[in-house]
Amino acid sequence: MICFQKVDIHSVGGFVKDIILPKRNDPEFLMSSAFVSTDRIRSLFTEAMSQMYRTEVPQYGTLIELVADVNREVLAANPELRERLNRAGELARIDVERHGAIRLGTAEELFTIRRLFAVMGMQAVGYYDLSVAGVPVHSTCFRPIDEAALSVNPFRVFTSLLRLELIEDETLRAEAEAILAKRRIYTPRALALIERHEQAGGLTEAEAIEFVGQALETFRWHGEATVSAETYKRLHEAHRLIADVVSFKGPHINHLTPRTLDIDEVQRRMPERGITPKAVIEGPPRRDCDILLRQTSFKALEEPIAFADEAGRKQGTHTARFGEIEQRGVALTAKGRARYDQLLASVRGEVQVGAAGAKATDYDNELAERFKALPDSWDAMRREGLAFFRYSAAPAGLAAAVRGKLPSDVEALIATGYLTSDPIVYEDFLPVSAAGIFQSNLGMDQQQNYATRSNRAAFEDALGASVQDELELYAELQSGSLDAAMTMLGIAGPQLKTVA
Ligand code: OOG
Ligand code: NI
Repeated sequence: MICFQKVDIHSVGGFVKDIILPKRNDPEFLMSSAFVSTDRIRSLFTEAMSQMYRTEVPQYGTLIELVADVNREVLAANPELRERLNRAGELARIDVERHGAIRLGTAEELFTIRRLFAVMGMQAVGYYDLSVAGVPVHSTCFRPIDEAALSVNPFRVFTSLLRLELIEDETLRAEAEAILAKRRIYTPRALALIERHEQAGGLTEAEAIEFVGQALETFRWHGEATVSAETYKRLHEAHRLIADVVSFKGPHINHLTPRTLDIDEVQRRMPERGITPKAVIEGPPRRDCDILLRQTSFKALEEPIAFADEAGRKQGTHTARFGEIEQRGVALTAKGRARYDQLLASVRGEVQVGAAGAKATDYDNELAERFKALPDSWDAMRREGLAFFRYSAAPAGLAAAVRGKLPSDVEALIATGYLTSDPIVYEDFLPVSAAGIFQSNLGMDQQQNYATRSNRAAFEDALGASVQDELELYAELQSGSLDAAMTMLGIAGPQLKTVA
């Protein structure tokens, strides 16, 4: 650790130092004044969060082991899948976390979190209104946008802002506001490094390591509530989520989510390892061609906490933290998404899963049955404009282009094998699924539906920026890839615009 005496990063937390530096403790690198990429900072952050969360929530470590076992088995049984993942550079980081979630209390906290995530190359994409599901928050996803960054590390954070205006009791609302106004969730050094990043345009390796250590302070668990037992009880009665956001020093990370290659199998095996899964897997059913996002979680743990008036004695308990897994498929176009939303709504209208998981099997069966209406082949989904694809010029096409002019029609080019298409992965979240994850972990597993009270303008005001439209991002990726492929094949023209 000689490098530490040479560079001025004494305020790096010992914890971060221990987990990150053994992997990259080259003194020259640490002393370099060159900026590191935002991708690098995001990767350091993901790793540090993963280590911290495993220490904080041991059951999460058990879930990670189960996911790794199942992934290993799936890969052993599917050499073709293994090869595809290997080609895409995915194999080495298959078990690395894909997302986490936090819940913020004030507009200022959201404003600053946007700046904090920007240091790691993450921007706000999408607006999710969870009030429809009886959860008083609205949310966005902070994630990398461009393809290169996503392929280095797609880690994203589902970030919710509490909507105190939805609390009916005015006295309680004022009290919650006053409690939140007093807390400071960012360390002064984190704020200074965010400013340094904004002004200088980046951070050096040493600064990046320090930044990650400081950022971790915001997301760590605090077993000491900032409120009395009596206040906690009243907040909890108003809504469990309000107690979770208002009663603590900061927005503890409430879950992390690795990627699984077989979500049904992990769900099935959770009880064998002493983990209780939520009743149903959220999202679309199992298919040959995966669409959007499937997720499931284990029930949040009941953890001991100490109230402010009890001098550090662990008197109460709080339920907030859990573990989740995800499996991603192709991003759907507006047309495909409308079909998905309508099919899902029809299933949920038909079968309501009860609090203790009653009717879960009926729900799964109905889901599988109704989704048969949606084509389950890449080709059909592409031709019908239901999903987004990345196009590329095939070697055969490039060879043919040298010999003569090619047809300009996309379908003809695909049929001749001159043009190929690959599904574009869905990088975002699903509001109905997110609501299901929230409800399960707030101990309200019963599915509920409320009237929408979305307020995107207020959210963007607090954020200090507008959220990006996820569909536009996928459409740009698709049309950009098609333009590039057509150019390589020596074809140009307005026919490109006709693809959904
Ligand atoms: C977030 C729940 C939503 C997901 O994966 O849809 C979520 C929360 O409980 O704070 O993480
Ligand atoms: Ni999640």
